[in-house]
Amino acid sequence: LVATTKGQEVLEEGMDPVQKRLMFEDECILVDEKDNVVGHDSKYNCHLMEKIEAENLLHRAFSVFLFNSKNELLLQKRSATKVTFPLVWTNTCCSHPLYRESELIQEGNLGVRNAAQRKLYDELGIVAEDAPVDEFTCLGRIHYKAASDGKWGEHELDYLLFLHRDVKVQPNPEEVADIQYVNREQLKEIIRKADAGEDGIKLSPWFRIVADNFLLDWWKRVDDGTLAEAADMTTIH
Ligand code: DMA
Ligand code: MN
Repeated sequence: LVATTKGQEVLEEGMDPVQKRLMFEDECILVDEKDNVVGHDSKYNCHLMEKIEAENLLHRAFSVFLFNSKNELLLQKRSATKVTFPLVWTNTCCSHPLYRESELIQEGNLGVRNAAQRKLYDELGIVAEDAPVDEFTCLGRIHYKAASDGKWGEHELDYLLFLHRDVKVQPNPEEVADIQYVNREQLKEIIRKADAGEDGIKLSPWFRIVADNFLLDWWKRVDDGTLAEAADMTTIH
């Protein structure tokens, strides 16, 4: 126990200063299992597994899947400095709508779309003109819990947003270690390697949930232009 406590202190002291600042500046939206807003808490508290378990903390999040005009999906590898899930490959951009007026707007999920626009710029340098809020398709919501390293983890109500557009990308190294556009075959190969533990490739748990359950059907709809018909914002998976 003593060793663990000490280890945690070391981990916290060693936290990247930019990520540490966001841990206390970002105020996440707390929701119940039906996605009703019930309060707010720091990003730090919302990602402490002990707090999540003790207080049943669940927060709102979003995951953006960006496809270019060749219908390839943009993946990002999270930077080594991320507190949760460093160096894992995941969908284009993930974060949290914050407890502020513009990101709490429920109508048409505008709050979440505003947050997505903000973070596409912060993480990938994609300017707002390249990510207009009314061009995101909100496809659905998933509720999941996943442990990361040490004391950190996720417990989220995650909105899945698709954007189909060619954009200029300029990754922020504080957030992103690498990016790549993939077609379905290339993604299949990445998933195979992650499963086999080859080339040190790891995938985020939330991306894996989407890849295993929804992505292929929705990707087909990106191809044939029927994406909007797949949207289901009543179910929480
Ligand atoms: C949180 O992503 C959201 C999901 C869906 C895991 P994140 O850890 O990348 O958040 P942030 O970019 O705000 O650190
Ligand atoms: Mn989170």
